[in-house]
Amino acid sequence: MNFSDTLLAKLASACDVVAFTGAGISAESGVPTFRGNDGIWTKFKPEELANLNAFMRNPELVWEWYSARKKVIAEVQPNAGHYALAEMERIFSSFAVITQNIDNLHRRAGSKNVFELHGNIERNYCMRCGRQFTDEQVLNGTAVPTCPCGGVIRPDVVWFGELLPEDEWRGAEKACQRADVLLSIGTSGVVYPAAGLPLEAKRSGAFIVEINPEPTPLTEYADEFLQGKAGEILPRILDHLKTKSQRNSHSQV
Ligand code: BV8
Ligand code: ZN
Repeated sequence: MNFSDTLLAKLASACDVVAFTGAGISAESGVPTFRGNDGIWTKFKPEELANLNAFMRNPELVWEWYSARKKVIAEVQPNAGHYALAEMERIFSSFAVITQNIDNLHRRAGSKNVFELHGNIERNYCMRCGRQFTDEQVLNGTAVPTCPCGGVIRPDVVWFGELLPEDEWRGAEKACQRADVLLSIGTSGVVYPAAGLPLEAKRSGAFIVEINPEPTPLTEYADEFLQGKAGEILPRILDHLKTKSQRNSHSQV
């Protein structure tokens, strides 16, 4: 795949870059997406599982679903797409990953500046006192783990109808308002308010690049649509950036 001169020029001159990611960037690590044909929502309905009423009605079922997902995520590794973004953080003067994913793969790949909009499946907390619990403490065979205070423990993820964590959301919005380039990677762009961020960046003047094997509702607003897999395209973009920075350092001597 060749990249347009416009894209390469935008990346060459960019100071602030944002990578906005969804489940698609983890697909090549073996984490199932939500809305693909093998997606999670084909087997379960989100309203039945990823929401507070479902949890209050049937905490055993929701915990069964999350412990199964925790096990899958504990066994997978970050892929070339995650690692490429982690390296880009060292190339641009300001680089932020804003992820809808709860799988912690960006941090495990080495990204430091990460905004987790929908929480993190490796964390759990008590709904009564807020005390945090690790997976080792909760995955101990009990169907619904409880806190010494008597409260019920839940995964630290954002369910439908729940507000996003304030600091993560505010930091993500600020990064999008400052961005020169926003890469929207592996997201179907249907879950709000997260899905509104690329347009917010565009309104503030960012050059929008979408990386996805399929078009999405964002595609018509993207300045560049790179059709393909994140694990293949992101390392190619990184190669261009590295050759450019080597050329710059040669020309400075
Ligand atoms: C809120 C965490 C407000 C839990 C998740 C009607 C209109 C607008 C909004 C709403 C509405 N009705 C309800 C709402 C609000 C709702 C919403 O947006 N619903 C949608 C479905 C219509 N949003 C909310 O409820 C949010 N909260 O709005 O609160 C509020 C206001 C006042 C008072 C109280 C509340 C909370 C939303 C968070 C929900 N939590 N997950 C868990 O994971 O268990 S959502 C879930 O979807 C995940 O977080 C996921 O990240 C997110 C988005 O999905 P994607 O990441 O995009 O994944 P998807 O499978 O869809 O797409 C994958 C893409 O990858 C595809 O395009 C595919 O082509 C591509 N791909 C595949 N392979 C590759 C690839 N790309 C690159 N490379 C590859 N190899
Ligand atoms: Zn408690």
